[in-house]
Amino acid sequence: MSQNPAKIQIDSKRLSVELEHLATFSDAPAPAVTRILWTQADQGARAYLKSLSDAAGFKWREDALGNTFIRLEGTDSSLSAVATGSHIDAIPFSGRFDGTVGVLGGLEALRAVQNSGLKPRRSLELIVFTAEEPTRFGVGCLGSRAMSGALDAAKLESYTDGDGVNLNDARAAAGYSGSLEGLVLPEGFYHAFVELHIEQGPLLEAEGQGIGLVTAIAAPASLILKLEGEGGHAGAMLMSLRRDVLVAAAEIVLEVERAALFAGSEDSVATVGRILNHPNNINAVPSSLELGLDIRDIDALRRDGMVAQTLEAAHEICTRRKIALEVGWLNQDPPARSSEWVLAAARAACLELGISPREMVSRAYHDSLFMARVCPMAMIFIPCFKGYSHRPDEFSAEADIGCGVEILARTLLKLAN
Ligand code: HGY
Ligand code: MN
Ligand code: MN
Repeated sequence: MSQNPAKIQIDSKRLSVELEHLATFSDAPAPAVTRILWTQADQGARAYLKSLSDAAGFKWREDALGNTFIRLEGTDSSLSAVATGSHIDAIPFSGRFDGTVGVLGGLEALRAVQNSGLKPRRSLELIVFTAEEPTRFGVGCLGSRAMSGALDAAKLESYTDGDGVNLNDARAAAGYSGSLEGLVLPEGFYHAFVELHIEQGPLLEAEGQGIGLVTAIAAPASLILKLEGEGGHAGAMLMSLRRDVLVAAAEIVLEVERAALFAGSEDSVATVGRILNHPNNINAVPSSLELGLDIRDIDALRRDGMVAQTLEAAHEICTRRKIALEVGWLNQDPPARSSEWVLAAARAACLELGISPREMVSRAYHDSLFMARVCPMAMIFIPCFKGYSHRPDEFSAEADIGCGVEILARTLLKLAN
C-alpha cells in the first residue's frame, strides 16, 4: 500500500471551529478559559471530545484517573501503538490553545490519516492526559506521572484540593472509579510518543519560524513555604513587637529572583506565583503565609542549586525575623531529552513540506516530560502570539496550527510504519 503522505489533508477550518467550541467549556468569561480538573467545565469538554471521537468512528477508553485514549487501529495489532496527546485542563483565566492544540490537533491528525486511506501498520493513539496543570491538587501531570510510574496510587490518594476534597472523592464525583493501582503502562506499551503544543514563548514568532522541534524539556521543582509569625493590629502593634510574615516573604521573593538571575544561564527560571496571606486585612499585621515557588532549568543540578540557595536564604531570613518556616515539596522532577529517532521522523516530515524546523528547548513542562519514561518521545511546537500563554490573549493562527497538525500526522505515519 503506497504510503504517499501527500494524501494527508488537514481540515484547519473545522479544527478552528472545534477549538473555539472547546473553549466554551469554561468557568471564566471569554476569551479567558478556566477549566479545572473534574469540574463541570472539564467534564463538558471531555464529553465533547468523546463525541468528536465517536463521530470519527474511533474507539475510546478511559482509565481510573480519567486519562482518555482515542484509537485508530493499525494493520498489525501485534505491534505497540504510536501515541500522541496533550491536555484540555486550563489554569484559571488562561488561554484556549495551551494543550488543546495537541488534543484536537491530534484528533485531526488521526482523522486525516484515516481519510487519506493510508493504513498505518501500528495503531495511532491520542491520549488526553488528566490534570497536566497543577491547579486542583498542587502537582501537574497527574495522569502522565501515574502512567509512567512517577506517582503511585497511595500518593495520588493522599492529595486533597484547596477545599479539602480528597482526590478519590473528586474523581468518584466525576464518575471515575476503579483501582488506581493499574495505571502504570507496561514496558514497551507504546512505540513512541509525539506531542504537538504551542511554544508558550516568543522565539518561533520572533524568528518567523513555523515549526519548532523540542530537544529537551525543563525540569520543574515546586515547593510551598509556610511562614508563621506574630500578627496583630496595624495601628496599635509597635514595630518592635512584630514578626511580620509578609515582610519576610518579600525578602524571600527577592532571593528567588536573585537565585535565577545569578544561576548563570537563561535556562534558569524561578517564580513565586502564589501567595496566601493571613488574615489579609489592610489593618492587620500578617501572621501566617504560604508562598508557592516554581524553579526550573534544563540542567537539574543547576536547578537544585537555585533551590538550595533559595532555601538557605529563606531559613536565614526567617531565623533573623524570628519566624517559623516549614518547607513542603510538591515535586522535583528530572528534565527529559527527546529521542533522536523520533526527532528524525519529525525532521523528515518537515522536509517533505519544505520546512526547516527550529530546534529548541521547552521551558514549560508537558506530559511529554513523563511520557519520556514510557517510550521515546519528542515534541512539535508551533508559534503563538508574542509567546503569550497562561493568559486570555494566548493565540495561535489557524495556518500555524494546521501546519503543526500536518507535521504531526506525517510524523506519526513515519513512526507507525
Ligand atoms: O507549568 C507548566 O509548564 C505547564 O504549563 N503546566
Ligand atoms: Mn499550561
Ligand atoms: Mn500545556
